[in-house]
Amino acid sequence: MEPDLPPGQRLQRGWPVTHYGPVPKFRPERWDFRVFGATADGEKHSWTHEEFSALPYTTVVADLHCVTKFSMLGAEWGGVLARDVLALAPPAPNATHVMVWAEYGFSSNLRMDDFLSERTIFATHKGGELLTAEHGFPLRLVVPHLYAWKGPKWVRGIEYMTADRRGFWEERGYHNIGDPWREQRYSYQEEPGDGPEL
Ligand SMILES: Nc1nc2c(c(=O)[nH]1)N[C@H]1C(S)=C(S)[C@@H](COP(=O)(O)O)O[C@H]1N2
Ligand SMILES: [Mo]
Repeated sequence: MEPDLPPGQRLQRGWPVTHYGPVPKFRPERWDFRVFGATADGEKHSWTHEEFSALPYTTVVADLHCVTKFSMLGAEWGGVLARDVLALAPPAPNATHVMVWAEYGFSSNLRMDDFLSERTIFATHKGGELLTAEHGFPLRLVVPHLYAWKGPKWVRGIEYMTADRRGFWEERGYHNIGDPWREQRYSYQEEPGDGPEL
């Protein structure tokens, strides 16, 4: 068994492309990043692509674990830390969860602590180069400590929530939390308190 791999995962050579639906076309003039829902000031916030690109740049080295059992190790992601986004557009004190929204209505829900992990990053780059369209250009979320579906490609915004709600895959049979080290793959494995009723 590979020492770095969570239980049940195997190492994948290369970097496959995995997602549901078509790859969206990027139109810079129409693109924005929105922060809405339970914000501290009750207002919606948004950044144009130019504004978002000017936010502080950080890199994080992270593995990617797909719930279909393959893992890619050691990619260097560059972009804006989720906690830096949150500091610029903070949530209300009673916000407990974040819904991450992507093109075509794809979404994934995270607990605030997972979102605020020091390694959760809105990536614009991989391996020092701009993301390719297939891997999420211009922006994708990477949550290194959770299964990869928790990191939407083609992200367009976040919604602060005062109660948990299921995202796209979490409504369709996948675990609400998705910790690969605990093999939280499917919603039938959830224990009381892991997520909202299905
Ligand atoms: N918008 C969107 N993002 C998504 C998905 C998707 O279907 N739609 N699939 C997720 C899943 S299941 C995985 S394994 C990773 C794959 O990322 P990669 O194609 O860069 O390897 O993207 C995640 N992000
Ligand atoms: Mo996946």
